[in-house]
Amino acid sequence: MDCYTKTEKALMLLAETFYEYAQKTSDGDNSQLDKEEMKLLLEKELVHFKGDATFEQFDHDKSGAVNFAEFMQEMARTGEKLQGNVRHALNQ
Ligand SMILES: [Ca+2]
Repeated sequence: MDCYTKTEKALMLLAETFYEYAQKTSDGDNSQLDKEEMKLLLEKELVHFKGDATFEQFDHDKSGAVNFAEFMQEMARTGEKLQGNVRHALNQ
């Protein structure tokens, strides 16, 4: 992965994390996160950023599973919340 920029690596890591957790349970669907997989991902990967995030918040279409697009929309929202802190840190 050394040829990729840090931004490209960040995007690839998000996708990698999503699919890693999408296959955690034996629900037969490795392309989406079920409720248990989403809970695990929040607890283990978004320890400091999860806030009061819920499965329902991620499952935009109320399908009972979180697909990659839904996951990335919430990651974008999380990034928006963090940007003030990041800009402050960069300016110090
Ligand atoms: Ca969904």
